[in-house]
Amino acid sequence: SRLYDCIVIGAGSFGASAGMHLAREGARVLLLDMFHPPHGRGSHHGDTRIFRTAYTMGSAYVCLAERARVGWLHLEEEARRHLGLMPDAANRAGSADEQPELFKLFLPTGVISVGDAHSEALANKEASCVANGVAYERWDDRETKRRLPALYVPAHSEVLYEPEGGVLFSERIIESYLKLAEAYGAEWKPNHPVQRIATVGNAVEVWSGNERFVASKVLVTTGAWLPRLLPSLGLPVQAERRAVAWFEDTSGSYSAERFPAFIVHQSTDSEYYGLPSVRGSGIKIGHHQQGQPWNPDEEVAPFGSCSGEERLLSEFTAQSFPEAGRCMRGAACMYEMTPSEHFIIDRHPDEPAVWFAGGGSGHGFKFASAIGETVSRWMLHGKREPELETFSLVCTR
Ligand code: PYC
Repeated sequence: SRLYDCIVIGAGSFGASAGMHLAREGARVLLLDMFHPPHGRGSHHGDTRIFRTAYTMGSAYVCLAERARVGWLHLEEEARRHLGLMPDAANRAGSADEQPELFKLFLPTGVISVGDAHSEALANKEASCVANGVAYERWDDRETKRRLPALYVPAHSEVLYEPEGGVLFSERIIESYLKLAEAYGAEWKPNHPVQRIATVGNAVEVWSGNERFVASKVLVTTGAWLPRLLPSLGLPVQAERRAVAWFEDTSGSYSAERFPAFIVHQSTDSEYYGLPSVRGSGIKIGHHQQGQPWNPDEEVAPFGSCSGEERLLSEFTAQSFPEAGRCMRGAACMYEMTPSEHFIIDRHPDEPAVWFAGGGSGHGFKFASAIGETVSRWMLHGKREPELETFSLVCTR
């Protein structure tokens, strides 16, 4: 069998990015996935994700987010240059010059975090902005009303606005990474579930059915399935199902041209989040904590099948977005949760040719460009960059 420099197992958010970066650096890369990304069985579907920087989980997240922002802008440019047309159906209608707004992977809409006057989450985010030099504004309820008249916030609410935040088009990004990886020479094999990896001498064998692939280095980025391929590590990653829904933007007030992405902090364990309507998609709403533990081998139960989930999102939407209309559609996706919501990114302590990255915990997508870049450098050049130390096995236990 052919010897690869690197095999990436799992071509979702972190893996597709890493595969592209490894191939761009000239490595002979094989990308494997048990499905055909983008797909609805992992943690990247539902069209869009929030991009923001004011993290309160440590400055490593802020550094990584700033690096990721540059990565997203660069990816958009690279995809335009190398792929010509962006790969989604809407974009096939015309060239980038004719319809430049259709060729976005990152739409800088800004992001607001909403809390009450004593919100610890907002105070911590502000402290993070000050400490790390992140651009932000604070609005009181009157200023919020003036800036976003179609948003209802209770009296004495406070807002932290990050002008550099925005919307990432997650599925289109995965497609772009995979196409670019192939353009840089990577082999891409979807529908190849991997059952086993084994270090043999200086190489790593990867088994998918009867096929054996061999590489000098392997990266495991299988999301909710991460513990399965690395059983000796006892990684604390648990799959959880989450529901999201899109509500009609009847007045146009919630369109991405005039409305930001948002997180509403109700308490430490209750946050709604959402994204503005993009080209008539409707305003997307989810609840970060409400969901169910899930077996990743079972297809995620469709939106509406878990009791009360549509009502939860509809009631919040009716109250906070009074100009929004009916629920247009819903989706269910999978979080790959760690107990602390910290990512786990490391080199295997007993198998030095094996790396892994996961535990996105429902907030990881925004970092995928930077995680792919930094992990690929670590694999190729042997040096872990300081941003990644926070996510090591010892730190996350
Ligand atoms: O950006 O942290 C985030 C987030 C939480 C839930 C969805 N996005």
